[in-house]
Amino acid sequence: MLDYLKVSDLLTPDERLMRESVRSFIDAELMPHIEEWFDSGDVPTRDIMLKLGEMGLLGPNLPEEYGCAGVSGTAYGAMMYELERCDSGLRSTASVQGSLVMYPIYAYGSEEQRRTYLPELASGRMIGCFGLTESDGGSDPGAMRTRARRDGDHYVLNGSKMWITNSPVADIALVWAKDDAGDIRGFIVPTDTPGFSAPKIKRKMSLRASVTGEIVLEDCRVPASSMLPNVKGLKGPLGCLTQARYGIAWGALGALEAVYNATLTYTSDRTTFGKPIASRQLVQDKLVWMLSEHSKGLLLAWRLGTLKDSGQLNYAQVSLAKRNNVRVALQGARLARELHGGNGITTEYPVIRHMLNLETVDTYEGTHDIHTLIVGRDITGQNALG
Ligand code: TGC
Ligand code: FAD
Repeated sequence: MLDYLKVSDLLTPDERLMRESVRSFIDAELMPHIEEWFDSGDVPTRDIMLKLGEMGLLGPNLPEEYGCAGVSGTAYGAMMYELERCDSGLRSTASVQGSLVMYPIYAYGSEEQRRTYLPELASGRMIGCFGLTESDGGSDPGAMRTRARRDGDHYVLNGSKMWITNSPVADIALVWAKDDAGDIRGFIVPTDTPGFSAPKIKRKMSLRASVTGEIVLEDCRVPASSMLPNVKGLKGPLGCLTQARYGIAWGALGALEAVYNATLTYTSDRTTFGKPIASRQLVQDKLVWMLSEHSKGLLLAWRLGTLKDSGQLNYAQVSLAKRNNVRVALQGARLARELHGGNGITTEYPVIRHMLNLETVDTYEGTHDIHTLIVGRDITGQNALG
């Protein structure tokens, strides 16, 4: 594992063990197939979910009484790191299920909702998706148009969601909609409900090992009991995003490790003008930049983990880390692509796959600039967002 500053020594023995077993599982079960899945854009999500469930990678930091692994926030972060070392699309699949579907059911759901859904989702037998973004501008989710009209003991949902990870293959969708009072509420919607459809988004050049779709709701009628009772307002979905962004702050560094390792090997083997290109100062400068940003990012992620585990973490700190770690991973992947020369544009090598994936990671879960403005607002008290 790439760990120049021995950050692993800061993990507990249990956290290290979990990380190592996840790493071995990923190398054996997922790594051998990832290029084929990315190239074809055809990924067996259901099989992968069952494997992730078996390894305890779905909602791992939620309590054991709901079928989850009950690990620390730091261990959860390290698991996301290992998944994204393979591919951001696989980490996305786990993030959405754990942080965006299971977390809100755990944090905002009724006890009955928790007992009905969490064990199924933790095992991977059930797949969930999270519908917040709409086509008019995902950065401003408070402006959503999707509506939930109360009709007796039901709600009738109308509207549409865009860019929803796993919606075409999901069994349930966690849909955020405004009720008659204009308050944002969360609804658990089985995807076989009449009026629900989820067309797949095609021609993606990024995150190809992850299915993305729309959600279309046309008079989609759900029982009132499918609403999450314990949260109202934008802080509901934003609270879930904080969990997922935390995992991404770790995960992006896994992708950076993958492109760094590939580049170290490639530049050591590649000879021009009679010497390996790794012997050139310009090449070493780029390798050292990647290593240096990886090392700083890992310390940042670890500190985020300790703040999370001691209950002190706030969402602006998570924004700072997501913004930083994803952007350095993306820049590192671009350098890695450059150092692979022409070979860097084919998926024979992992660098362009990670680079293309990280373009999405830099955009979703809040764009780089939106996170700048969240941190800017936190430190100045001035809102430059709207
Ligand atoms: P604002 O006034 O800032 O906030 C409204 C209420 O929410 C609270 N809050 C948060 N709570 C928890 N976590 C956060 N990150 C929070 N951010 C804000 C806030 O305290 C307030 O609470 P209260 O009690 O006062 O009501 O609302 P705003 O409309 O000004 O929001 C602006 C902004 C930029 C913060 C927000 O809208 C934003 O983060 N935009 C980016 C949207 C985004 O990230 N979408 C992601 C969609 S899901 C996705 O991409 C999944 S990808 C798949 C994968 O993860 O792998
Ligand atoms: P916009 O909000 O239109 O932003 C466009 C540009 O304008 C960006 O550069 C942005 O930084 C900038 N901008 C916007 N507002 C401001 C401002 N106030 N000041 C300065 N600059 C601004 N969403 C879900 O709900 N669930 C999912 O599962 C999910 N999965 C996704 C999977 C993929 C592959 C992708 C690509 C996206 C996914 N998303 C999901 C949506 C994602 O969260 C949004 O794409 C993201 O929040 C940005 O929204 P947008 O694409 O509409 O861009």
